[in-house]
Amino acid sequence: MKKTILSTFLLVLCTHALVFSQSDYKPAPENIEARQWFQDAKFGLFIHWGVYSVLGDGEWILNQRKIPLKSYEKLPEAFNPTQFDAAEWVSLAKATGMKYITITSKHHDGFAMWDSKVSDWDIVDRTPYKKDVLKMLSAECKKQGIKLFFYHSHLDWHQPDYYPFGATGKEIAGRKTGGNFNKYLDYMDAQLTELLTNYGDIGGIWFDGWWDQKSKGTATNIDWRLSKTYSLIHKLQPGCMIGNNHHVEPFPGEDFQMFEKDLPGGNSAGFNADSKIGALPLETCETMNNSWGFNITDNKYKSTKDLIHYMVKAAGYNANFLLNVGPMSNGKIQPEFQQTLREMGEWTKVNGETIYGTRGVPGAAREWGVMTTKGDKVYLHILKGEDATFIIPNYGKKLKSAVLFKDKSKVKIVTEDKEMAVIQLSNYNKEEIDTIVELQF
Ligand code: FHN
Repeated sequence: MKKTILSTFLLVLCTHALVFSQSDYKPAPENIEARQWFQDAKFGLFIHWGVYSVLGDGEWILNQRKIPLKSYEKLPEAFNPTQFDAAEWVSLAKATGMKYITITSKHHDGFAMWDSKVSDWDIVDRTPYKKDVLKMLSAECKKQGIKLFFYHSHLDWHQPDYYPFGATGKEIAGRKTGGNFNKYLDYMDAQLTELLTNYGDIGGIWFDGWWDQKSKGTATNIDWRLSKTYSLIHKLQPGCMIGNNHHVEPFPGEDFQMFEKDLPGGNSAGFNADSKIGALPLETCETMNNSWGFNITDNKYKSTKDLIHYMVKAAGYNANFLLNVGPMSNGKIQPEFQQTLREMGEWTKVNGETIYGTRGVPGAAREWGVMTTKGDKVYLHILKGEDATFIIPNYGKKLKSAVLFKDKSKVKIVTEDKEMAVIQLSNYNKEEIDTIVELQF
């Protein structure tokens, strides 16, 4: 087999893989294929939407405002997203250059955004809207060739058998005590079965909330029965990728690893103290302002340039970028988000080739930017700095050519040895967002 940059890099990675405890889980061929697709896809839309959107103060409002459960149970009556248009959301994601959507099927308030038969705490039984938005979205995703993933909260502040309480939600008045945690997990598995048997092929399940019962490191106060739940999911849909936002190293049965508000290995957001980069496909998730759920007062919008840089860096660190919106309770995605996403789409339309289907070269992240690689091509993404000369690793391969990606104009190869090549960019117009140099080995 012809040794490419990528195969050399993967060899390094595989030796590392054995360290982590994935030993007895054997992903099905469909799952391996799904992982490949996932790593090629690179860019997805995260959607935090629920009855909490009515109050416009984020998805944690039940806990943050210590709203008595009885009062919170009035909220669904005010949730009537008559302007929800699944085609509009999916088209926006496509126009941005996103290949998949991950939507909250159930967040920590336990409210089901689909027509659940194991609970009436759901959008069909409790809201005047009475329609299954996940059904509408899954049909539209299928129609437009976008994969659909479900975010699903382990933590549930509403379900009476979620007992003993964990680290959060203790001051929510009216929560039942004395429940049976295994009955809660049976309920959760029953709802996951609904999600994996009524909405077509699901790309993956994005678990969150495991940390509510965390005691120390990877230990928890209760047994989350992860392997039982994971085996159930893989039995129902072998190609469904499981990820769990537990902020520790991957557990057996998981198929991808996410990093919240950080590039893999980073801990600027403080979530990843106990986390280590495993050998699974990676994903970084981030907000467009500072909120996941809709928040009327949060106008701390990240610029289009910063978000494109974040996506490119994530690709350089061999990770996907899952960018979040928190739609309003009327079903609309606010205009500020729409504009930024469309502007990102203008960039991916022109430069997507240097991101989609590539793999990162984590060790090669530099002050000025990152590298992505595909076959015998390497793309330098020069995101900042005034440097004109760049020293890049060549992994022992001869550098055949160097050009600017935008117009294929030649870039000078100054010198080269067994390990490094030096290239020089002269009187070139630095790109506002990302100056891309395409190297052919
Ligand atoms: O508590 C959640 C939060 O609401 C949001 O869903 C994020 C998304 O990554 N995860 C948790 C915080 O770590």
